[in-house]
Amino acid sequence: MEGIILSGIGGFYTVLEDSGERHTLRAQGKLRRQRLTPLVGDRVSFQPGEAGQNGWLEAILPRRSELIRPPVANIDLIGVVVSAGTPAPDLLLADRMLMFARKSGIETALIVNKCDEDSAMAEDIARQYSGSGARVFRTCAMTGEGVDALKAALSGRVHALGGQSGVGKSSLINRLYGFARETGALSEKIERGKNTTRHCELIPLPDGGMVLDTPGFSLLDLTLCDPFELRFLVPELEPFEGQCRFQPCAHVSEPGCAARAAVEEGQVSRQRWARYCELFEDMKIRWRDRYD
Ligand SMILES: Nc1nc2c(ncn2[C@@H]2O[C@H](COP(=O)(O)OP(=O)(O)OP(=O)(O)O)[C@@H](O)[C@H]2O)c(=O)[nH]1
Ligand SMILES: [Mg+2]
Ligand SMILES: [Zn+2]
Repeated sequence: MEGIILSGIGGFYTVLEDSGERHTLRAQGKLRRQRLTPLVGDRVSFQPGEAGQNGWLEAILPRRSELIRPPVANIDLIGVVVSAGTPAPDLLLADRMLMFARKSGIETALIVNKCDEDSAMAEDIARQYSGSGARVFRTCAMTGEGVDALKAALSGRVHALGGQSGVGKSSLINRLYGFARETGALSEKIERGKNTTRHCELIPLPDGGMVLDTPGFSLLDLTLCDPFELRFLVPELEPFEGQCRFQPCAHVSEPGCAARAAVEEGQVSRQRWARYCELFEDMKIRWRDRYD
């Protein structure tokens, strides 16, 4: 039998069979010996259990995509949520997540939530990301504003919402799908220093898609790579490939750089470019020290 892993807690996996039935499974020793860790989102083949016993997960089918944090497979689309208010948007984190998703072959959307708090800020963020390759949505999970357009874009897809704790991921999911997921007041989060949502869980939707509720993935970090590869993860920089005086050009501080000229002329968002430079410099150091 085949199905998809919805959640995995303490070595027990909940698998949704194609017929709609749910099964509780453990991973066969064979998988553990091969060091194959089943992930939420994996399509698996399994032997169902009998009479209230757990069944056995036998094989993991090939993955379309794979993330380490959050640990999840086969996501089609990641919505990076930022807030136009509190918590103050961490756009460096948002950019890192967008790059990470792009590198993993996952489509992206940027969701500017809490538009009710500061609409000028929401507009500014939307403008910064207009060339980023991520579709931009402006929402308010409180009133439902902008949520229909987002819902249409997510329909039928396996998707996840990521972003800092407190930006309103669970609130958005509740608003999008009429769920009652636990949300938390910001002051409480700061006091507890904890995320309200603690496990990754894939939730099947009536339209055939699935949504992943995750603890805020603020830990998500770009995996180590040659800093010169980062420019390929920033769509705004693509038109300038091969157009600069030096080859390859990282589009950071090289003389005769066509991308920087475009920034000066206002064709490319200066903030997006500046954050790219920051991530480039970070990666340069990590790359240089990679054998330490
Ligand atoms: N003003 C305003 N508040 C919102 C909006 N969306 C969510 N909130 C509030 O923001 C707080 C945090 O919302 P959550 O949905 O728990 O945030 P989260 O991103 O799921 O947080 P974690 O689970 O900790 O990662 C709650 O008090 C929500 O009521 C919005 O659009 N506008
Ligand atoms: Mg949450
Ligand atoms: Zn350049």
